[in-house]
Amino acid sequence: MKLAKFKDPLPIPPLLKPKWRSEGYTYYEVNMMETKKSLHSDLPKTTLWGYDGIYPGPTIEVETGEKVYVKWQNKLPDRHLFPIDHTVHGAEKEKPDVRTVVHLHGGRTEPASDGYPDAWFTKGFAATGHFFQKEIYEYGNQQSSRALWYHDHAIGLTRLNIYAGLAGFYFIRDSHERSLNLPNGNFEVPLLLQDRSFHEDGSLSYPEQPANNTSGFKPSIITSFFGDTIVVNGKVWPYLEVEPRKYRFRLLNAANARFFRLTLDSGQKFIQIGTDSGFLERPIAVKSLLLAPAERIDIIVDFSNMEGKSILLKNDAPTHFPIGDPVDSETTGTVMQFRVSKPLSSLDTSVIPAYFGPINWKKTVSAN
Ligand SMILES: [Cu+2]
Repeated sequence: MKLAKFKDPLPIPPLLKPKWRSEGYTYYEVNMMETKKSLHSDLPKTTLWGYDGIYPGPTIEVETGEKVYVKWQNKLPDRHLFPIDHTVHGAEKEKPDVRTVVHLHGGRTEPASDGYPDAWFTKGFAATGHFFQKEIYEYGNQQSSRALWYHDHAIGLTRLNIYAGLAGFYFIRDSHERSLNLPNGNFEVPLLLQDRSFHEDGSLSYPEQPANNTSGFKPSIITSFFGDTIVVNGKVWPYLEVEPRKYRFRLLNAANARFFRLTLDSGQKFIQIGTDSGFLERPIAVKSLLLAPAERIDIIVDFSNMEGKSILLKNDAPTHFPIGDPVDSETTGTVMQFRVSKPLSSLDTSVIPAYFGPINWKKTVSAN
């Protein structure tokens, strides 16, 4: 089905509020719940799974060195949103259909809190995988400022659980980042990029294989899933109204298999300032950005002197990457639109630093 582009404004996921915060630690509880949300104003509401019942999940912001505890709780229904393929390793028939476990991607995390695929749990921790870890995870956040993300990781189901909506941003902050005077507040915008396909009734479509004659299974496994619609922060082809000033965008590719190779149709360059592992040594101006699934990228786009213009964020990464079908510029070739339609609310005093400091590989080695 074809949906109109740039009908809905880009939503910004809210910040997750802690249950307690003290000098020594911060404690959060997050409930995974089923929810219904409009992903496009012409589409009936979509049933989704979300951390704290929202999609994408709330953004978690922590400070370098802050001790953070999170109790991730499964409060999902007993039935999965998508067909389960019981022939997939880890998703055998005797296992519960709705299993979850949370992995903080890019975090340097102690093993017992790392969200191993076999450490899954069900509603109320009634059933757990043989490698069950802890009910409350601990994150030491011994990393410099950077974008991580959290997502489901259950064995045999990760692709389905993330597709259902279980993903969110996790930002580590530090004093070095604050000293740089980068665009911040309303001028720092997270962009969580995904692809989805929809049925007419608004429900998410995930391909099934034809039923196997002998087993009767309808396996949901496909080598790679590609949706025909681009969704950013949980809205289909949204637009963002911006001021004529510099913005910092924190990009995450949270698609199952799609690569994004991004350009701006204004011909402008992105100023890349960071990667999965935090800041680069120096900023670099690039025409296009390649983002593989799970990758993050930190950029600045300067909309100064662009008053009144509309700028498209385009994607030209073939499906599959790198040797696959070209994207359709009317659908998967378009990500979102920036409208430089807001008046300047204050002087833009933010800067693009010439130098961010040396990269200490020992200190910033990043995990998956
Ligand atoms: Cu991951």
